[in-house]
Amino acid sequence: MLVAEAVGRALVEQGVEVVFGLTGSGNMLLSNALRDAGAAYHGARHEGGAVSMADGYARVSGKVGICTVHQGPGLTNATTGLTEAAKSRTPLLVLAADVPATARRSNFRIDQAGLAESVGAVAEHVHSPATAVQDAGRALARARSDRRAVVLMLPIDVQAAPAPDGVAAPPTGPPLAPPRPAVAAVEAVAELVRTARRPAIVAGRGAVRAGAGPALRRLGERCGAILATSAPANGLFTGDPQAVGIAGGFAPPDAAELLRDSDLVLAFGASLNHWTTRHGNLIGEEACVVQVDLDPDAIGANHPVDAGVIADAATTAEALIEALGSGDARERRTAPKRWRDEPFEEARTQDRIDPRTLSIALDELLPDERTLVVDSGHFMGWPSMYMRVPDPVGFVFPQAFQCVGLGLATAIGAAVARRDRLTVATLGDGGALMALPELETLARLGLPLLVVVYDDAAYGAEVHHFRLQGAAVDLAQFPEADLAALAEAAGCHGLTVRSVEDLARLSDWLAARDRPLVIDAKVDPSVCAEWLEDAFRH
Ligand SMILES: Cc1ncc(C[n+]2csc(CCOP(=O)(O)OP(=O)(O)O)c2C)c(N)n1
Ligand SMILES: [Mg+2]
Repeated sequence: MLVAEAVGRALVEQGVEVVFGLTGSGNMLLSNALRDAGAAYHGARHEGGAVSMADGYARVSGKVGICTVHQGPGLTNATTGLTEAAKSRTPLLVLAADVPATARRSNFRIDQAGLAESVGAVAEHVHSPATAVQDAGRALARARSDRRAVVLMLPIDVQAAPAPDGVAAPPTGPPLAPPRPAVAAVEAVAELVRTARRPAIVAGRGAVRAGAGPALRRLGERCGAILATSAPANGLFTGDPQAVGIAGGFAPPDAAELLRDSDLVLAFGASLNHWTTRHGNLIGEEACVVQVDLDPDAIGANHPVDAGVIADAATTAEALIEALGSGDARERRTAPKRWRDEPFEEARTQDRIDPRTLSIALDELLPDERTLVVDSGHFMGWPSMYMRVPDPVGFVFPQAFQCVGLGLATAIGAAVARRDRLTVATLGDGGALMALPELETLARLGLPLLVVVYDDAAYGAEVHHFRLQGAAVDLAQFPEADLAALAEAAGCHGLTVRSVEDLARLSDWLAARDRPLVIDAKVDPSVCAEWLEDAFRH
């Protein structure tokens, strides 16, 4: 057996079930070995797609996302999606072939480790035939336990060497209990909670990862707090009467007012960045702010805090409930109106649909059991604000790098992870056209995925931004593109939507779900989202 085969087999033995990749001479045998050992291999058409598929899979399944690429350009093609995964702390393992250490003049040679580390990923190496299986096991464990994007370099000469017998993968360590907060810290925060009159809980990704949803709901009930999330944690409080939705630019007006009026803000695993606080405007000047985070560097990094707690969000919420004791549940503030209950002046043109009307209609038509994936661009507020999600894994928001074009591939990975739910990829026309190669992947894999393109024939975010400044914007505007026809050519169903009536065919598709459906929704380009206007002001 060769090292490539031994590594593939060992990774499957350590729990790898699903792999995304693009084969080249450097990772062909490894890909075969992973597949032959029992992993499901999904081939992408661009490495950028492969890595984002692995990212989406990891976000929804909670498992490590695995991606394999060819050396040199295979890895550079994957770098943008890798950066998003690294910034989002997605547990991800990229199995990257590499040139032999001695191949100084190889065309494929670049500093792969330097590249990986420069975008926030961890570089690991298969050092020798004797250590290869252990090296791979260590890289997988690092991705899993540290929640990091890890790139494992596999030099092709080492991969092609005979694997020595009897090298076992490193043993996985015992499960570790999450860090508990210090007793004094809990007592100090409990005292703040006791005296607060209008508390608010803001939960972020750290709270989702800690599984803190149930404890935070109970804490909210105990102290009368409203429950908000950062955008990536959307869905954590779905169905709770005190949930006010996403804090930040996507917050409905009433919810923003409730947040601004809060005298105590308890942030759990949320960095309180400028998106979540609307540049600080959602936190009242007199409000007391408490931040709970595993990472000491996160405390006060974006917004001044009065108290910091270094601990896991769930254990801290539990400890606070205990410290507060029984007592009467505090009176709660009234739940605010949702976006869809806010009246708006509909843009009515003959051949264009208002993006809000579209989002509301989709929300009604689609099953509640859904995974909503949102690409980047001006459009991204509409699905986030108007469409419900069942829970936090039902919302995938790959915006840590603010990169356009990752949505489609991320959604493919999400759909592989949760076939029981309808995955809905919402994209702009710019992001859709950046991801075109993966339309073929979508059709080939036969995933029952719905793609909705908010098509304004423009890089709308740029148009709205620069038009406000009086700059020319024609470079960001395009002639109409027939995305439904492109989708059909790739093997998907295509549907052009210009009015709510045009969505009738979506109901037929929902009943059949035979092939993926791509909706090219021709949206009115004149509607500008308030959150975007607000973002431009800063
Ligand atoms: C890879 C990348 N290139 C460029 C940008 C700058 N940018 C931000 S939003 C945007 C427009 C995206 O257009 P589209 O996907 O159609 O969404 P829209 O803003 O029109 O709703 C661009 C080009 C970016 N964020 N990422
Ligand atoms: Mg657009």
